[in-house]
Amino acid sequence: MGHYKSNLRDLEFNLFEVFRRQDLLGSGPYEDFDEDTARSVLDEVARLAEGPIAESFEDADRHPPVFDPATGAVAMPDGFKKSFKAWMDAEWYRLDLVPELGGSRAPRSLIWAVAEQVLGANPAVYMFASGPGFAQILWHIGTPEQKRFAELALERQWGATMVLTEPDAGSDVGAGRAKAVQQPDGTWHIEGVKRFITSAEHDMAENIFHLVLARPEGAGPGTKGLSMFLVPKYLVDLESGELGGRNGVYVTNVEKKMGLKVSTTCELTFGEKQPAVGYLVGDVHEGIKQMFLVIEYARMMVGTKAIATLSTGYLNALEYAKERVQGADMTQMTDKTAPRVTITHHPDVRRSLMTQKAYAEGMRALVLLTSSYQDAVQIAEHEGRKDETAEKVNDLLLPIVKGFGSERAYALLGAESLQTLGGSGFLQDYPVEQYIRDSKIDTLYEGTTAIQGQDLFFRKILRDNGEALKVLAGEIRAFAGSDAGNGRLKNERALLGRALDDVQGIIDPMVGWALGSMENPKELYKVGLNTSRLLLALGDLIVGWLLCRQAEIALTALGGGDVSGPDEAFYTGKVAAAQFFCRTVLPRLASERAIAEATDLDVMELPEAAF
Ligand code: ST9
Ligand code: FAD
Repeated sequence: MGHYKSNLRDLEFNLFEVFRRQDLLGSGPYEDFDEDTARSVLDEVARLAEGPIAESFEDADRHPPVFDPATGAVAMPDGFKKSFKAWMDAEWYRLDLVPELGGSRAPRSLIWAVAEQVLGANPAVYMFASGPGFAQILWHIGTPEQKRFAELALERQWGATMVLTEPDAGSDVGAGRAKAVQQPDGTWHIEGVKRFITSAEHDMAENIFHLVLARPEGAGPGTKGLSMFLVPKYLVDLESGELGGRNGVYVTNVEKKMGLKVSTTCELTFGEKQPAVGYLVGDVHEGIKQMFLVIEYARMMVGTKAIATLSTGYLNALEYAKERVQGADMTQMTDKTAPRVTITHHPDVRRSLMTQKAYAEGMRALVLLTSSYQDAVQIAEHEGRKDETAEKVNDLLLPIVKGFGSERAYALLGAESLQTLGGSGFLQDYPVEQYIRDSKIDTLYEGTTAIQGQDLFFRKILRDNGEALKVLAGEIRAFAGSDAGNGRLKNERALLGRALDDVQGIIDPMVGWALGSMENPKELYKVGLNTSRLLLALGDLIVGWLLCRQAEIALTALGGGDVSGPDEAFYTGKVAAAQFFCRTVLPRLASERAIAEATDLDVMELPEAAF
């Protein structure tokens, strides 16, 4: 058995028992799908993920890609190439494509359930495989020539990248200096150096196309002055589909990293040896808006990657804990002759395992809740209307999936999953140390946690006048006030209601400070001191609510009297996870609220030298 442990039972529970996705199948945009097909897709992907995709995970970490500075080429490890090929050959990426591009357009919820398994087994496979997704975005927003390019890219499985970051422009994308100079033939020449570009070089595709943000000569400052250019590694004859000459975009360095080593992180230099020809995407100067189509997808991917890693980390820890014998049962701790027990008997190990389980399963539900709003957006589009509420709630949830998901997953992998294995967890004999190294990046790229917290508060709450938040809070309030689970969840619903008040108690003063900043700009610092806190608190609240919803369904199933064996254990675990989370995590939000309410400007007024 490889390192990766899929939690197929829980994925299916979410899709079909909690979010009832089968009700959408067989009609509208999902006409070609039924529940059996969806289940068989998940099953097949689980087999691929646990088998050939996971197989090179460790080897590719120990034998990372090799960069040749003389040619700018990168040789990928053989084992990884096999894993990548297994995934591309299976063509499951077509689930996310529209029929016009040879796709089968499955619900987003099914797509993210599929993605979770690949991202947990070998995340870089999914990232290198994102060419078709990029091609689809280009096809949607491109000129007729770019649509043709996108079709070729899909047909020939070309790789793709998103190119924003520069040495002096990370979080502040608008500080980018890469320049675009228009040519008499209507094309552009791109000049400058980008850094940290994922998948910008490898030897697994005949061509790679870059979607690049650069500033046309004379354009204004900030993100709004940026345009998006299609810059292929090899130029393409759009009529014949044949590759032409080498374009002037070269990888000039590949970074050595803490983790996720097989994913190439590249310095990309434009126009140094020869002109780097770029094509203005869609013939419009709307670079940042266009790039956010990719970014939104990529933020969802990063959050799902983090949560998938926590899930397999937990399942590995659980397997170890069930076998490791150490110490006596606590009730016999003074009897030195008492039988030794597996560590799952120790209260502190149980606390740790249940914390991991509750977060891993609760955050999986968060991903699938978010994608259920994406399903609603797709259905509305199919019917020729807009579902603005679903769009907004999805927007609200994205920074939580990405920012909260990655922070909690990374913290728990280190503090709990590895810890469960004792000293053995520190060894490379087990996958958890690599999980930790590989998942640290999730709190950093696609916008750091600080950026996610600001996005959540300023854009998704304040600028939205709290509309999307009201929808979500309304649902949580209704659940807390209902008789869900009857007596069995009474205490949990009360705790949930209090946690909702506490999160509201963090938001209210933040809104007050934001409004107050019009008179006194420094009030904004108080907001900034709390955006990450709010991100994590709201994430905990939503996870608590989702675990309770799961528990309600589990209680109904258990009450029906005809479940036994693994199903009975599964549902019992669901109830326990909700109760544990509400009782041990949600009460902490009261302290977060008290801390937020007491915010002052001391730390902002401190001279830098005092740090
Ligand atoms: C990176 C890649 O880190 C890591 C891994 C890559 C893996 C590759 C594979 C990925 C898979 C992808 C799949 C392909 C697709 C498949 C699809 C299949 C169908 N939401 O607030 P303002 C826009 S890459 C939407 O003033 P500032 C909006 O247009 C590097 N749009 O910002 C707005 O205008 P308006 C990642 C948003 O102060 C405009 O921006 N780097 C949002 O100028 C200006 O907004 C980062 O993520 C949003 N949430 O700039 C940078 N926000 O207001 C992080 C903004 O008129 N930094 N817009 O609507 C930030 O995000 C900054 O906040 C900033 C600030 C740059 C936006
Ligand atoms: P900085 O922006 O310098 O941030 C440093 C610290 O300051 C962080 O803690 C940050 O949260 C904080 N900070 C910065 N500004 C603010 C603020 N306004 N308010 C509060 N705190 C702030 N980029 C691409 O374009 N394409 C890619 O494919 C890509 N892949 C990557 C792969 C890897 C492995 C890595 C490491 C990076 C990748 N990136 C990519 C870049 C990535 O998106 C950036 O690293 C990230 O956005 C942060 O920018 P930075 O590293 O310059 O950090």
